[in-house]
Amino acid sequence: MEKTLNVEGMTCGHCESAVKGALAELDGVKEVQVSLDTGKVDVTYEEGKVTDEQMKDAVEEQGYDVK
Ligand SMILES: [Cu+2]
Repeated sequence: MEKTLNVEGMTCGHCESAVKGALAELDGVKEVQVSLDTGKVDVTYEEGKVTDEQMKDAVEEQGYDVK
C-alpha cells in the first residue's frame, strides 16, 4: 500500500529526516520518501499494520502539520 501525506512546515534536511525517522519507526512502514519542495511524503506500508491516524500523529509529534 502507498499513501501520500501533505506535510506543512518542512524547510530543510533536518525537517526531512525528522519526519522520515518518525514514520519509519512505525510498525508496518516500509519506505518513506520526502519531497521538501512540495511537502509531499510518500509512505509505503503494510495494510492493516499501521493506520492513517498513526502516521499523521507521528508527523505531528515532530511539530509539522498534516493536511
Ligand atoms: Cu528544517
